[in-house]
Amino acid sequence: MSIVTPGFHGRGRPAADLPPGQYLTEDFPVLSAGPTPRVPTGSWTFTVTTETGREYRWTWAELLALPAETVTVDLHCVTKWSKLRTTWRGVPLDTLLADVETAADFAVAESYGGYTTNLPLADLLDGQAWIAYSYEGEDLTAEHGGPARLLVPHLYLWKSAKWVSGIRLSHDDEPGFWETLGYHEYGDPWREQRYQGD
Ligand SMILES: Nc1nc2c(c(=O)[nH]1)N[C@H]1C(S)=C(S)[C@@H](COP(=O)(O)O)O[C@H]1N2
Ligand SMILES: [Mo]
Repeated sequence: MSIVTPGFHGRGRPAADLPPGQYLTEDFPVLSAGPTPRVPTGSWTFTVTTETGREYRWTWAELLALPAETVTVDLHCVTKWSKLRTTWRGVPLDTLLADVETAADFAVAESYGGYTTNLPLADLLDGQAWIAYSYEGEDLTAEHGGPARLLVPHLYLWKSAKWVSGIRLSHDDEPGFWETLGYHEYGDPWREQRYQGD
């Protein structure tokens, strides 16, 4: 706890809570590069594919049967809005990847609809990432990525693939949808890694 009164910003939030160049928003913008896929939970699956081609797959019922966590995290979009203290429920990637045999260093998250985004495998582990299916106590809406999305809040929000269908593991870092279009391969908001070369 700080005894120093921080500088205040906007509606009374300490500016220190926000990464450089971000502003606070109270609503929850929808940012989708294409149409919203409607994926029935009855046919939904989540597949981890390793660098050797081995597949590990969960149905919706199997996902829901795994131990879940409720987390409250801040979201930072590269278009400069940040939303603080959002609450999600989902299964940590640590659980899904626990028995996966891999020597890969990188992951590509893949979505129903074709969206992809890359990140180091290490950033999906150690309590940093979830397959989230509930937002603020309600089922995750399709607009925000339901039935389930990847949630990796320590990176810019484009890394949090909506309508996630799986994670592909590989030895090489392969750029995803926005990364191919010039966005940063890692995307740390606190280092303002918006574009390639930042
Ligand atoms: N499948 C998919 N996931 C996606 C996107 C997308 O277009 N398709 N957009 C990304 C971007 S740029 C952002 S900022 C967030 C937006 O999430 P929201 O619409 O829930 O705010 O989703 C990310 N995940
Ligand atoms: Mo974004």
